[in-house]
Amino acid sequence: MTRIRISPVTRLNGFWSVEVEVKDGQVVDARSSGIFFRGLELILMGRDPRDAGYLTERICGICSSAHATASALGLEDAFGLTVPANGVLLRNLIFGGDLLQNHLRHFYLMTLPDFVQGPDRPPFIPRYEADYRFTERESENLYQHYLEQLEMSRKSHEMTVLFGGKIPHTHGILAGGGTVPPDADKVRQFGAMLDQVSRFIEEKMVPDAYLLADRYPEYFEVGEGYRNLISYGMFQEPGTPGERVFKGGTVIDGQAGELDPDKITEQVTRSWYADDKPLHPARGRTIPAPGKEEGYSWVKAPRYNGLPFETGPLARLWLRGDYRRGYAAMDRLLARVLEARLVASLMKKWLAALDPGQPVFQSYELPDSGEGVGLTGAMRGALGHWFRMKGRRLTAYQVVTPSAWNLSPRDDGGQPGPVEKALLGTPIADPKNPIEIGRVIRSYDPCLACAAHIVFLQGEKRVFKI
Ligand code: NFE
Ligand code: MG
Repeated sequence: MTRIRISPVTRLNGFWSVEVEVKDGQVVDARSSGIFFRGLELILMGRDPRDAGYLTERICGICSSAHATASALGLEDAFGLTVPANGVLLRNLIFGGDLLQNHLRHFYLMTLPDFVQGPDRPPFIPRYEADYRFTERESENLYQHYLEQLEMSRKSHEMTVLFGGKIPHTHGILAGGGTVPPDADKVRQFGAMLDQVSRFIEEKMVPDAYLLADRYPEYFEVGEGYRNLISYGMFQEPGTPGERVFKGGTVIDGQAGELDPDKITEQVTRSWYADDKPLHPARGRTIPAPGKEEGYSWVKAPRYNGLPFETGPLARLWLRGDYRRGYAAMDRLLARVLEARLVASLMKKWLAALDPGQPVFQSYELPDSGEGVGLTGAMRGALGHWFRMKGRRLTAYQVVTPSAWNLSPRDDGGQPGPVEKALLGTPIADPKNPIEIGRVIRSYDPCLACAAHIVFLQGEKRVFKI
């Protein structure tokens, strides 16, 4: 038995430790540990609910517009607001641009270095000695696209800035709608950049993804998870903002089902939090317990109907019927790339539908008390914000992120989290160069800043005041 610990895992946001046991060339046990504590939910207590969007955006610099969206949806739910069509379109365009930036960057910057050697200089060295299968010519091409992608992901972010003021941590998404009235000049600039990014996705990223799949076909088997998928839906329908363009739902071993948000809980038996039973996020708590013996992660364990579910582009495309080949590492990678192409084409329609001169925002009076939930799709999957307020101040706020679903530790019943499960059976050719682990775990596009939402240094005692 060989034990391999990768800590912290590189090429992702935040601090993550993955430990596996290898026997007879295969992973037989795996543990996913979020090794830093954020406590963003505690920071929100006593604040004006209208600030929740700006504060929760700080959970993460790469999916900030998703947190802004979830927070806005939660407040709109509590206050009974209906966002005007122009406001929905603006928000879809801001979030869409951010999603494109994330998906572009994940495929080229995070994923490809696990499969392509790259030039013999940093950041491509040091690297694992492994089965790099592309020809020299293909590797050079992919490296060129890697560099072009930097320009494309910058343009995607510039798009979001036109309607969102800044990125990350946009000011353009808030309860009631958007903030930047569209005009012909902004629409034209946005459209020109969107055309360039769409062309890159269509002509380079999609073919590159299929080439990758062609060279590494075993990853259509390796890294298969529970075959349970969950999505809360993504992008409001502009005319009917209660509806979603990507519908929410669940898939259990190929069977699609309706989403019932009452069945969501978080469990913390193996997480460094003090609770002893599963709690629905509307009644959830964040009580850090860093000394807890049986804990091994700062990530809680979200479960649906008591079961682990994975979330992300694969879940969303599966529910749309756009991608249903399988549930393994390569399926996740392909679904993410195909989702980028789909979102870019939807954004063209949303841009054309903007109506300069029409309102972008519904104003409202802040009520004294209330409660609400904002469920949406972040780039990495299902994102929910649940809150309560009293005396115009927040009294409870719980965030459950996609990476918490995917990277969660074992739960009350001992069931491994989705990534832990997906690692089981992964063949490791050389324990000194365990590149296969990276290929499986990065297929989820992990983000620990979100998952663990004060760094806790091992061996040092910290007292948390709450
Ligand atoms: Ni920090 Fe995030 C996204 C959220 S977590 S990246 O997408 O919510 O997975
Ligand atoms: Mg949380």
